[in-house]
Amino acid sequence: MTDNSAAASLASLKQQFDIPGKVAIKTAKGNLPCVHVKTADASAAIYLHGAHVTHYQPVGSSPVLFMSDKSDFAPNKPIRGGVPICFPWFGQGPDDAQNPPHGFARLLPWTLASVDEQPDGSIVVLMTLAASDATRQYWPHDFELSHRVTVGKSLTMSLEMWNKGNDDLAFEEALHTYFVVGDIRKTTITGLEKSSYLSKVEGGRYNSDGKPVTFDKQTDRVYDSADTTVIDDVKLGRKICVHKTQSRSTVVWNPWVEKAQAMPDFGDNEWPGMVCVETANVKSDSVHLPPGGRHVMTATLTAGLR
Ligand code: TA6
Repeated sequence: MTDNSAAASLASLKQQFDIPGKVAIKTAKGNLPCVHVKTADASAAIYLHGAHVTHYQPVGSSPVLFMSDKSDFAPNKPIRGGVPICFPWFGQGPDDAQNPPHGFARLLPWTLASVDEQPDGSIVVLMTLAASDATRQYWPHDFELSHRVTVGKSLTMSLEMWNKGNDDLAFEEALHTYFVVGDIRKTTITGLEKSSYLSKVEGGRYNSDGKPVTFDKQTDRVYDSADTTVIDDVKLGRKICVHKTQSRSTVVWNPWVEKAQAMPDFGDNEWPGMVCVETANVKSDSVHLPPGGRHVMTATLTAGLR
């Protein structure tokens, strides 16, 4: 896209969707268009690249979402932090042979469909991704994704998948949320005590020990859980509740030392300050949709004092 067409495109987006004092669309990092939201209750930033929420901060709280200082911001590259959308597969898919990792949805520009202010003052940003030549090169199916982000006292994300083709579709999905924590070594996660999990680090399936999740090494687990989880951050004196609907997998990840050093878009010393708690449907929890079928998965993040 030339500079002129980019400027015209931005001017058109601003004319259609800006709400003075509350919503402003600007070119941000990597000259990518970004929806900046500011309400009486919270602020947020949402890139149209991957429909990617990179910032959410309730008034009176510190930022909830972690962003790596080394993240890329470029077409066809994932943003490291915030809430990447993994679709139509997670990792390299159930057969471990799919590329790009975590699918294509986070790599492509989404369409800004609407921006609305609700009676409670929250702002709802709706973005869509329809099947195209860009998606069919990876996945030969007709679909439409929509991502509805509600910015208020909580952050609610609603990922809807519509099977627009004539065949049954199976897909994986994840809202791969990166949270800020004061120190992962002093952070626990409750709500997964009753769930078994697959560990990518140790390999194999394990039962939870009935205690909150704690962290003392690289942790990369897919829990069979539809339950609400709570991130208990002792150092920041904060608890973050992750409530979800129509999600049967919860992924918990911290890269720890070696994996952090191996990621070029992640700082070597950033691992203590983050944890991923991901709202997902992956592996045996993949979603199956008949022609015309729809599926909506939601995650609601609420930060509060311990
Ligand atoms: O969600 C955990 C995970 O699957 C890890 O295995 C790690 O690969 C992480 O996602 C990040 O993946 P990415 O492709 O964004 O580097």
